[in-house]
Amino acid sequence: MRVLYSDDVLAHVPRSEMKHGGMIPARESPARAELVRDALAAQGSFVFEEPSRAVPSALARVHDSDYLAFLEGAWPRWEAHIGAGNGGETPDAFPLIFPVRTLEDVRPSVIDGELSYYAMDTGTPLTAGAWMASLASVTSAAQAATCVSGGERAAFALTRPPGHHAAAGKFGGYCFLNTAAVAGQTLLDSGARKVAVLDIDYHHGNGTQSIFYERGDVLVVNIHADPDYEFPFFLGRAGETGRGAGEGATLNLPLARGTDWSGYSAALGQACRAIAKFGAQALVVSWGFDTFEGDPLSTFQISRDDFARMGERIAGLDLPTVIVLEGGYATASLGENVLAGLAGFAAGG
Ligand code: OKP
Ligand code: ZN
Repeated sequence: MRVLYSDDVLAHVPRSEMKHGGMIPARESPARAELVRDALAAQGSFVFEEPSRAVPSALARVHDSDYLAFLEGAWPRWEAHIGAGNGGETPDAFPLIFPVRTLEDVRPSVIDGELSYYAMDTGTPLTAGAWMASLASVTSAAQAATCVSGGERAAFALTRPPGHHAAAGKFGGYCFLNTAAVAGQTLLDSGARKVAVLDIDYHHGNGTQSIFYERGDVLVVNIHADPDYEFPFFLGRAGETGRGAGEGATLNLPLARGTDWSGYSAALGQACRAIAKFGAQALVVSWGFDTFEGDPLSTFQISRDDFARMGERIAGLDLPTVIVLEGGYATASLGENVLAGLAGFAAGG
């Protein structure tokens, strides 16, 4: 299997994130990508390819132009705003206020205001390398899609930060650019009439869902921790089924706390049946490994062997498949978990 990977994904180095009112080391770290890269490279059956630096054309079809311009220029503006007198080190950028429903929907032009306009949460540090790493990730995702459109059975985009929480014009949940959506749009632009996205990260992929919510050419299926108890809280319920031309092209399968393979496997079966029925020509898998029993963010009880079973089941759909890496924060186990999942897929056909 081909692996699209660039060292540019290591450029995003968030320092810390908030937990219970204090700061802890950021969980979404460059080490995640390095460990996955090293585990796959040691195995020998993966063909690494560095994506070209050309910005994928699908990016502007997935994200708003004002949002892309903001993200590209945010760091230098933040640095200038913080200015000298901070001991040389510019701290990561965070929003100050959210434009909630009691406020006006205006777009400020100062950096603090814009961070607040475009952020979804306080958990996503914007760093000096956030744009570079995110751009490398969507480029890898698009190029994985191009490989698959060109006839390869599957390709893996080794991306970080993750992408599935990023909406057309919002960042959050560690995500800035939506890698799965860019992969899906690239598949459509390369000739697929219909594409399915299967999101198996522990968290609901609110960004991917919202990007395709009114479209009938992309089925978005999510298996995730119920937003009644888990982030992102405000999207991912079973009653959300799409709108307009997209009615019926969104499927949410929220699961209870502590779900193990028996519960997960039933949901995966339902997801696969929906995907088969939809009649897509290609599949994008948003694969988060934070469903793992040892993951610090998860309540699910999914084992390494279960990841192999998941891969096998997904391969059974027999669709050209782009796999993009989403979450997974049990750093010491992440490389081996990804390897197990991809090996399971390869064994499944
Ligand atoms: C990103 B992905 C913990 C806050 C949790 C949101 C989780 C983002 C997960 N301090 N923040 O879906 O793996
Ligand atoms: Zn997640």
